[in-house]
Amino acid sequence: MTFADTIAAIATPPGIGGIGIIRISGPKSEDIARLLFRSSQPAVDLKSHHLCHGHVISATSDQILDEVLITLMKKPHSYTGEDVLEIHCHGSPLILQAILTEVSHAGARLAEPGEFTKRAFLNNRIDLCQAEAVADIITARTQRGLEIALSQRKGDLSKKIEDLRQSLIDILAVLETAIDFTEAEVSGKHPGAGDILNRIQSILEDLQNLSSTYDEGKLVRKGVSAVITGKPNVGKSSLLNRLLGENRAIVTAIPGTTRDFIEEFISIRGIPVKLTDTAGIRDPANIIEKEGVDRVWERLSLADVVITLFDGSSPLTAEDYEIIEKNISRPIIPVINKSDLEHILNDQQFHDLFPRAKPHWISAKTGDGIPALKEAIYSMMMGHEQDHLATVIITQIRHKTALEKTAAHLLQARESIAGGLSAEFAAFDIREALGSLGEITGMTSAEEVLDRIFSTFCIGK
Ligand SMILES: Nc1nc2c(ncn2[C@@H]2O[C@H](COP(=O)(O)OP(=O)(O)O)[C@@H](O)[C@H]2O)c(=O)[nH]1
Ligand SMILES: [Mg+2]
Repeated sequence: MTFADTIAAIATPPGIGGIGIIRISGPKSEDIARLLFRSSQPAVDLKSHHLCHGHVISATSDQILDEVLITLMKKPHSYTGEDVLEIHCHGSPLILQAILTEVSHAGARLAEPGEFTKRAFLNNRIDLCQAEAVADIITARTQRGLEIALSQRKGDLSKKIEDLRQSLIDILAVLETAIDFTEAEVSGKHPGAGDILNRIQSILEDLQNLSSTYDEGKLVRKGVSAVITGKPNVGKSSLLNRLLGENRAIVTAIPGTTRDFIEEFISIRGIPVKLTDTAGIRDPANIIEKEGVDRVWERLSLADVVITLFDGSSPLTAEDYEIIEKNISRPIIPVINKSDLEHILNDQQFHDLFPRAKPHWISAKTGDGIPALKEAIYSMMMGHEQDHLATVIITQIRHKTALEKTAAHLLQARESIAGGLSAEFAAFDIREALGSLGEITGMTSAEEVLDRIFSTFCIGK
């Protein structure tokens, strides 16, 4: 696809930095370079994929805007597949803006969010799930998230989808040349139908396996929210600090110390977990505290995991019971803190209160029981224990839906074959399955799907 217009954007984050980059893509890129750039070696012409030193000048006043390095990347060997120009200037918002304005006057228009990557996709430089991976690389919050995004960008998921597509095309080829399956074939006396049913079964299993990786993919991309609750002084802030490995929240022996929320991210087995430390739940002593407690209930209702903390060194109180009662339908992990002190509470009491969850004994003070608590948070998020992690992972609900649609068409095809219908019926379903599978890599995607995907990108990417 050739675009007539040239787009431009500041590609580096807003604010001050050592270097700022303006990115330009489209047919006017080279003209813009020639108009605005004065090389420090005038005899040397602009060479593609070379870094050139010089100055950017204003086309109207001839005034120097900044000392820069520029690179012209002639198509098709560029990110977008078009002529691309990058101007590396000093990372001053004023300079970046001034250069961008000159670039606009020279005929480029401002790029929309994700438009460079969208062009890369439309020019077949990358497929759709690779494009999505670009956004995930930028926003990854854990090492695991980054690994998955990089693997998807490299094309590991695309390759898996392509292998599945090839298997479907092979089946289609057989079906399209087949005369109707007779009963003898269906019962396995002739190789045709039985063989195809086996192949469909094996693809269905692959689809199911890939689909099940979404549990992890989603968590790694979106993260989860774990809210720590409990009455005052049970050690909520101490637990947050312990999980974080730093003294983030103020800890004192005075009940009611924490009023606002304290939020921090930690990584548990590669999943970004947003921890929230909250004000202790008790009958509010004043209006400020009441507001704090009201907000805690709101947060708790949105939490993926509720870490409910108790003080193991003193008996349960009415406040503890109220917290249990109000959270019982939530995804609770009961945790008994201060295991380093005398154990006043015991597991049996908790067995009656939380029949399904065994309490975790920890000491926020000494760190005892913290690794096991992290594992418990992980298991609760994943819904089950996971020993080994898959290498190819789907990360978007869009991928999962496409896989499910593909499987549904295959089941339909299987039914037609098993029911002895003409091979054309199964061939139709396999073609539909191919269409659904192709949505993942963008072979078959509607314009509005593309718009939705790319609009979530940042400008300049
Ligand atoms: N012995 C002991 N004291 C703790 C432990 N965790 C917290 N504390 C103490 O309990 C008091 C209240 O802790 P804090 O984290 O502020 O509780 P919060 O009100 O629930 O946030 C402080 O004096 C802490 O030092 C623990 O595991 N063992
Ligand atoms: Mg606190």
